[in-house]
Amino acid sequence: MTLTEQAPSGTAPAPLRDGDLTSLLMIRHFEWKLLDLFAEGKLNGTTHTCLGQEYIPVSLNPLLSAGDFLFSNHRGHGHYLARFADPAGLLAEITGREGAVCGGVGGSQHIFRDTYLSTGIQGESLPVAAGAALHFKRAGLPHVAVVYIGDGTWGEGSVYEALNIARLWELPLLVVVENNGISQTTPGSVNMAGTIAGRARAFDVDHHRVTSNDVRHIRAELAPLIDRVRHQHMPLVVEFDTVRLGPHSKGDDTRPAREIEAARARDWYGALRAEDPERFDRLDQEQRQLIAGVAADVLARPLVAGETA
Ligand SMILES: Cc1ncc(C[n+]2csc(CCOP(=O)(O)OP(=O)(O)O)c2C)c(N)n1
Repeated sequence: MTLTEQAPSGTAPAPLRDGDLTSLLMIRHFEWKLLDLFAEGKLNGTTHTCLGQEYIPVSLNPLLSAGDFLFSNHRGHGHYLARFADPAGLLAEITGREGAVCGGVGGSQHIFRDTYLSTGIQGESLPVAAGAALHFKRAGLPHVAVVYIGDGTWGEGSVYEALNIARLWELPLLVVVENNGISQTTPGSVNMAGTIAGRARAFDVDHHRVTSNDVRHIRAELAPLIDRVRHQHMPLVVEFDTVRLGPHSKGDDTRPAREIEAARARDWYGALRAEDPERFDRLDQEQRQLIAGVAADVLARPLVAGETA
């Protein structure tokens, strides 16, 4: 079944809560800081920022419970920060310093904390998430297994194996697709036959497409759908039509300038600032300073054993 795409309602939304705006801005400044640190030669390895996509985990966060398992991917800083608001632990993990959320062995892409796991291997999480969902159902627990993937990850066979089993066994599995239209350097238009909706439909799995980037609209739209996954044990694919503002990882943005401009025009940042510039600038400045302080503090910490600067 394909669920009807719901347009955001025409009524003016209530102001975004300070906590939500703070969460969005924390993630934005964290990602900007990472790119700065790379440019300054202060970070090793690689990283994939979620610039432009921050609103997705911020929207979902209050719709999920602490017992819901969250399986993140290579572009997962926003997923982690929306859930834990822990920029120091994440930066320490990325830089291999004391206070790292999992001992500095996971880095940017491989985080484990409570019911949160991420992996840089595309598609790896889906079968594991289906297993977690099976456990929830068998144990009578009111939890959902949530897995984040990109549009390019629909090139992995494990996605289809998991969807098949999730539908057949009626598992509480929520697949969140961050469709930013590009996979590293390959546009979706040259690597995907058909649509994500069509692929979900092939397995009789519900699909819902979100075109808004407004946290308030998205929550209202998704709350009843996630409720259904949770209580009626029906898998669901939610596809966000989103934008990647930054490069795939660091300096590897091969898109023409006009495409990047078009992505920037869809950014939530300017739209939310326009609603209340005074409040926005205050919270923006707070988060800019908070992240600057976190970076100064974390980079001054000793490296965890086995790490080199
Ligand atoms: C199995 C596997 N193949 C290739 C890669 C290398 N790789 C990392 S991210 C990426 C592109 C992912 O695109 P998409 O799923 O659309 O997510 P996005 O990066 O756009 O968020 C690739 C090919 C990988 N991590 N895992």
